Amino acid sequence: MFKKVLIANRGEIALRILRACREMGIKTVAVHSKADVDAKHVRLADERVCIGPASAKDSYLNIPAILAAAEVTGADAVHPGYGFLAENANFAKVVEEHGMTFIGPTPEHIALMGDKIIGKQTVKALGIPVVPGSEGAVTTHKEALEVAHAMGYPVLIKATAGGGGKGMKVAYNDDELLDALDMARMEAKANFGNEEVLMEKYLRKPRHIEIQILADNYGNVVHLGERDCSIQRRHQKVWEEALSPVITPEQRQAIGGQCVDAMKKLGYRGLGTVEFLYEDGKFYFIEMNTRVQVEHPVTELVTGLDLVQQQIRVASGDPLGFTQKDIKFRGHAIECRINAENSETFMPSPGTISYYHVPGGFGVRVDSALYAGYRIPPYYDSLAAKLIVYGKDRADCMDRLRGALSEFIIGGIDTTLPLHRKLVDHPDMRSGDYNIHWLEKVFFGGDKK
Ligand code: MV4
Repeated sequence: MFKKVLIANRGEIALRILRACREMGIKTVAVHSKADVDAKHVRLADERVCIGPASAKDSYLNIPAILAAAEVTGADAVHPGYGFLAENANFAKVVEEHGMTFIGPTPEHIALMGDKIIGKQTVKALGIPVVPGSEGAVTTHKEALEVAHAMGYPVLIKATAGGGGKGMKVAYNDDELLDALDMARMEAKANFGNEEVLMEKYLRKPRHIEIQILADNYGNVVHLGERDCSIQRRHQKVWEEALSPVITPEQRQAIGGQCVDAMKKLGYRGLGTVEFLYEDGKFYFIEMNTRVQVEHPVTELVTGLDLVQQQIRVASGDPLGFTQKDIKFRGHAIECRINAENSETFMPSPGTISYYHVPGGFGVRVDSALYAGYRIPPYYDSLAAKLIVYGKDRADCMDRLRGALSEFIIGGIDTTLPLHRKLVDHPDMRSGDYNIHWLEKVFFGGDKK
């Protein structure tokens, strides 16, 4: 097992990793920018190294500075968290070249799944269902028309270098297709420096369902059920739950088994999340994430597993020590992402926390690095706290979530707490009858479902 882990991240996930290490008797090194000198995980870490000025490119993305901090403190492993360098294959490679363990998959698997086209082709060959569409990139009008006629309209054109919904265009007929193709390629060139686009059948009202995978170095792979992350605004998840209110045990076993088999064949190691769109009872692969995710706590609460500790264990060479039949799902968990943003305008609201009162009681968890007097810097993402609530079933969970939200007070800045307080009482949220467009089209947009 590692003696000292350098946490190459900040905010709530840095604190989450620190807590996992502390319980395992592993020393921690916090690296921080000048703007994060007062961050909670920096205060709690065994050692701390300032790696640069506020901007992420000069600090949390500064590979030489992070490696120097690891060398000077004698860390034997690096945990990248999520975001920043978590899915940077080169970072994983240079960490390993410096004789330390990168807590995550191999650089090859990070690179493989980081490439949209190759990732999709790989998982398709491994038996995972994918969205019907073009084999690879589409360049000419002729090709585009052939692909569209083969699968029928509507079709979606996606920039391969895009992500988070950027560079996507829907076409409902031939004329729209040709205009959309030209526009998409031009915009992709301008925005991503890469004009490559692919085509897929457009799914009109899918849900976003993701399967959590955990694998060790010895070919043992399990799935830990799914998370329903359909409540999103501008491709940012707002609300996540496990398990999904619409997936049956039989479906879970089927899709989970397909993901496990694929990851076994791939020789995958560590945590991984296989993302799907789900519509009319069918799953369609969209991408795979090779990092721990923001929403990992909902899976932890329904399985009883500490996923960050499992990640550290398998990275240090431990076998899983359990098999799929040992994985039991109990109860229901919901996570609300509370952002330091105005809940009407969504304008970021950095600033000093004047007072901070978190909810508690049975089944209430708050993952946050906030404290009274802490100043949220304006340089990074706006995630302020994750409120994660557990219940014996979904209704119990929703009731407990409602109470926890009413108790939560964050003074001195705007937050999206008011949004969550409205969501938890909305009939569609209570029923679980929503899809990826619901928040923007129905809740905000006033459309009928
Ligand atoms: C799609 C789709 C519908 N059909 N692909 C958006 C970002 C990237 N993760 C994939 N995305 C989508 N791909 C096909 N063939 C709809 C979306 C999409 C979406 C997906 C998941 C969660 C929220 C979304 C919001 C808008 C569009």
